[in-house]
Amino acid sequence: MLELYNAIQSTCSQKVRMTLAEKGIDFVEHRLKLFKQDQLKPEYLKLNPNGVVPTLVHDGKPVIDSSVIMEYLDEVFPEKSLTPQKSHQRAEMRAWMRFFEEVPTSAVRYPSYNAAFVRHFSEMSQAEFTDVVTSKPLRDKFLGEMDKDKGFSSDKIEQAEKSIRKTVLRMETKLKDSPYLLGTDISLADICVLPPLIRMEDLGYANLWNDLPGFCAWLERMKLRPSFKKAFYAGSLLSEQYPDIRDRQKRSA
Ligand SMILES: N[C@@H](CCC(=O)N[C@@H](CS)C(=O)NCC(=O)O)C(=O)O
Repeated sequence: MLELYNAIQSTCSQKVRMTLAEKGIDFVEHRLKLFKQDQLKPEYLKLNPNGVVPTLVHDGKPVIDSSVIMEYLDEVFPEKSLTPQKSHQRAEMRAWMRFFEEVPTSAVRYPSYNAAFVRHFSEMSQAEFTDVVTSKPLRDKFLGEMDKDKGFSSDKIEQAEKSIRKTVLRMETKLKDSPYLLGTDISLADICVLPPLIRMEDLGYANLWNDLPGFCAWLERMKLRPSFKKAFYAGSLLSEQYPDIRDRQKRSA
């Protein structure tokens, strides 16, 4: 029995949903509302002391951290493997994943907060906001750097854009001659980076890769996989909840 505690728009949750869909694994989904702070409720913190989504519960035991969950699922359910056979290629896949966690995954938080999430904090008093910040086991430092009315500085947004550009340029070196990052087959590495890039596209940043043909073909290929529709079901994109984001998309088109 598999249960996934996750949030519809969360990129980390989308990585796990797409892995489950690729592998054709059934699960029970629990949707948490992050701005209602469901992730900080005592019963959830018992499963995931970091107070973030996703958490997988398999036969009553929690597994936390989205990339760890992806690898766990691929190990426990080896049919339709998403990990290459050869050790060197497995290492290459994991190296991509660590790079994606460190560079694009952390970068997308800044434009996401500025375009969508900051509005949830602007009606709070500074004291209320400080309480929210200090209640976050993992993200207190990150959120504490944000101005509750204006969001993150333009410097942070520029750095985030540079990180995404660095990511797509590195991906292009592989994707110019191969359909997926590890060759002819999709792997956990492709799935790991897709949600942050879909987020950037949704926020109107496709200009960061429009000149990269291998990358653009990969993005379309990933979107055509049946697992994409299953993982990114209605409501998964920020622009669906915050329609003003579409103006930025139009400006950058
Ligand atoms: N390293 C963790 C990070 C998870 C994470 O940051 N989740 C975000 C959503 S994508 C979250 O739950 N944020 C809630 C909050 O900031 O309070 C993972 O990959 O699972």
